[in-house]
Parts: sequence; C-alpha cells; structure tokens
Amino acid sequence: PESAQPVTPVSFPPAFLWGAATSAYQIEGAVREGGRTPSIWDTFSRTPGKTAGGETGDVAVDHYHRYREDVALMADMGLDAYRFSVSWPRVQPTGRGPAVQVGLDFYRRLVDELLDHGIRPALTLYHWDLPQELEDAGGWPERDTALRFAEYAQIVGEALGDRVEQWITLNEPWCSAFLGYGSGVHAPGRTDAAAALRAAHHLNLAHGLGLQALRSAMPARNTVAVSLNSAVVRPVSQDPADLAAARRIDDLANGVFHGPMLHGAYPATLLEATASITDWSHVRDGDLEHIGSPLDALGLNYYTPALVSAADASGPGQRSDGHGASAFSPWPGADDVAFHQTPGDRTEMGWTVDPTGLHELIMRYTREAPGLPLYVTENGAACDDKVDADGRVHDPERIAYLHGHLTAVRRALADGADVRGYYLWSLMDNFEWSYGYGKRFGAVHVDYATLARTPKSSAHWYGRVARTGELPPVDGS
Ligand code: PNW
Repeated sequence: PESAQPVTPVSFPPAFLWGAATSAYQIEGAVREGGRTPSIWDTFSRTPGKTAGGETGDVAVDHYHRYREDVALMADMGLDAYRFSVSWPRVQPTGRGPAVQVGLDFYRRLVDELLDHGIRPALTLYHWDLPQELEDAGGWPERDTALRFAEYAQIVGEALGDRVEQWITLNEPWCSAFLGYGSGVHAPGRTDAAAALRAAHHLNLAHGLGLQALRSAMPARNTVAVSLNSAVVRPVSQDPADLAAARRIDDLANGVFHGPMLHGAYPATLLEATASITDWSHVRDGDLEHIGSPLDALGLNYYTPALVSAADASGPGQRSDGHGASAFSPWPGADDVAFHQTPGDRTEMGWTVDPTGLHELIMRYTREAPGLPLYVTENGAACDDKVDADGRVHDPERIAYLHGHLTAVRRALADGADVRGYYLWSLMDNFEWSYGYGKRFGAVHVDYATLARTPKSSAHWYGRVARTGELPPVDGS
C-alpha cells in the first residue's frame, strides 16, 4: 500500500555496507565446464518431479560467462559489496584431493573484477552444492563430509585469502540438513529424520573445522562468519502448550546451530525432544570446541516469521510452514506442532511480509551474541514484476518490501544493535531451487529467452539508498 505522506529519510551509518547476494548454482550455469562435475543439485534437479517444470541450473543466468556484465550492473547500482558463493565441485570435482586451477581462476577473475570496481567481495564457501561423490559416500549425515569441507576451505582460503576479506562458511545449514535430508524438498532429497539431525551436527562441525582452516590459511585481517536462516518463531497464544511448541521449533531452527556455535552446547531441550530419533552419539569429544571457535561476525537471512501452536500429533502432511510440499516433515520430533499463516500481505512465495520479524531477529542475536557484529546476509521478496511495452520493469512490491525491512534494520540500529551491512536477495532473477525460474527475487530482471539483464525499478531505488545511505519516502521510486 502506497502512502501519499512523505516520510522523513532515515540515514544509516556512513560505513554501513550496501550489498546484494547470489549463489553459485542459482546463477552460474556452465555446469560441465572447466572440469566441474555434478553437485547434489545437478542430480536432484535432473530427477523427474523434483523441481517445477523439471528446471535445472544447467544454464541458469549464465553468470559464469557474463560475470563482467554482472559486475558492471552492480557498479551502476552503486553497491559497496557483493555476496556470492563458490561451487565446491568446480574447485574440487570429487570433493577430495587437489584443486582444479581453472575453477579457482574463475573466482579469482570475478573477485578482481569486483575489486577493480570498488566492490567488496563476501565469499560463501557452501551454498548447498555438495559434490555428488561426497553424497554417494554418505553426504552430510557422515562425519567425513565435515573433514572434506575443512580441506576445501583450506584450498579456497589459500587461493583467495589475499584478496577476499569477508568469508562465510555455510549458508543456511538448516536448509541443507532439514530440507535436504528431512522433508526432502531440497537436494539430495532424502527423508530420514535421524539422518537430518546427524547432518545438522556435521554441518556444524564443518563450519568449525572450516573456520579454523580458513584462519590458518589466510591473513589475520580477514573475517569469518556463518549465515543462518535464523527463524523468528512466534506462538499463537501465551498458552503454555503453544509456548512449548514455539520453543521446540526455535530449538530445531535456531538452537541446533547457534547453541554449539555461540554457547558451546546443544540446547538440553533439543536433545530431550529428539531423544527418540537419535541418541546424539555421533557428537564426539572435542566437536563442540571446534564448532564454538570464535566468529568475527554473524550473518542473518530473513524472509518471514513462523507462527506455531500445539496440535494433536496427527502426523506430518498438514503443515503450512512455507517450506514446500512434502509428506515428510523438516521438523524432527515435532509432528505435534501446527504451523499457521501469519496475517498480512504475502509475496509470490506465499511468505507473509512482516518487517517486525527482522527487527526482532536482530535484537534477539544482539542479546544472544553480545559484541558480535551482525550482517543481514539475505533479505528480499519474490514478486510479480510488470514488464512494460518499452521493456522497463516495475516492481513496487519489492520496493515496499525493502523499504519496510530497511526501516526495521534502522530501528534495530537505533536500539543499539551492531548491524554492519545488508545484502539484498537477490542481485538478479535466478534459479529458485525446487521452484525453478518461476519465482523472481532479483533487483535486476533476467529475460530467460535471451538472458538479457534489465535493472528493475527496485534496482534504481536500492542504488539510490546505497549511494546516499538514506531511505527515501516509499513513493520515491
Ligand atoms: C534462501 N525455507 O533459501 C537461500 O539462501 C537462497 O538461495 C534462496 O534463493 C532464498 O532464500 C529465497 O528462497 C531458502 O523453506 C529456501 O524456509 C527455503 C527456505 C528458506 C530459505
């Protein structure tokens, strides 16, 4: 809804980083070039019935060949920073052994192009594209995958640590563990609650060992973070049963990662609630020390809050938690929790627009991790963009979404939170995982017939915010 009332511009700290984010499999294409072998997402997306229309990332938006044009777009927008991910199978095709130089060279060229344009790279090591060979050996439920990740981190840290200062180990390990091995709506598409919980621990271990490997491989000035999808979980009422339901989901969404990463232990309530699924004997002596290695910053990805209540244990299948359709739950041991639609406008994903959740999330981690700098490493919306006869692309819903959420970030700063930057998801339209190309998150439009890029009105709007460090009135597109 547009308001005729101009609002006062709100300014951000001068050093605040304005960025945009992408991930390798969603944009690169070129899946058979330079010795790259399949990742679990290649295998999954080529399996009939797994993605909308059977779409794959084979071509995606061909960023592998068009990265110069894409960096020029970022520079035109006035971005300070760009968050991208490295495709593990481009660098280490089997997930083991020596690196492929051609793969590393692509990222070195990309980074140099960014630096030449004054854009700071933020490199995510793992945004879900596990080499298929490692999945064939058992994948994240197996401990060895974490050791392989540490080796991969060491390789990339040595290769690019001289020019990339901001590092992120994992993107949203919740999705990797619980959508990949629990509900099966993400690669590798397995549906085994015990395996999902083991995967969560080995992702944590990968983060800890990877962080240590990066520290040993890189100059000390570089920073290492992790990006969590850090759910905002709200109970429908203050009834003790609903509060307990919210607590259980919070443990399964957040505590399972930030417990060991920030507090050195899994929440006792999580261990108890999942005791019938796993005895957690895969957690070995010393693991928690590795996982708890100090971070330099924490990345928060936020889209929408979750609203939950206690329910009869009617089994999975009746959920509306916005995590895709599956007969299997991504919430092990929580079949007696019901998910409800939060009231309000929704994006094309069906996710309710609720900027108060972002403020709440930032303040929660301000308390949870005092003194740790925070970044919003993803936030954005899939919208039904309108393409004009003259080719211009209008996306007022995205501008309103960004305006609301940036206002929430500004409020959190005023409330004392140490937020250092914001990365819009996403720089450009791309392969939205199991939803394929039908969901468009980009500030830059991509015509999938020609792969032509056209900045949407939100790109112009966000560019102005990035350049001025101020939020204009909502109607100031
Ligand atoms: C994140 N969920 O994915 C990812 O980091 C991006 O790659 C993705 O394109 C973006 O958000 C938009 O979806 C998510 O089911 C996928 O809760 C699924 C969920 C959350 C985030």
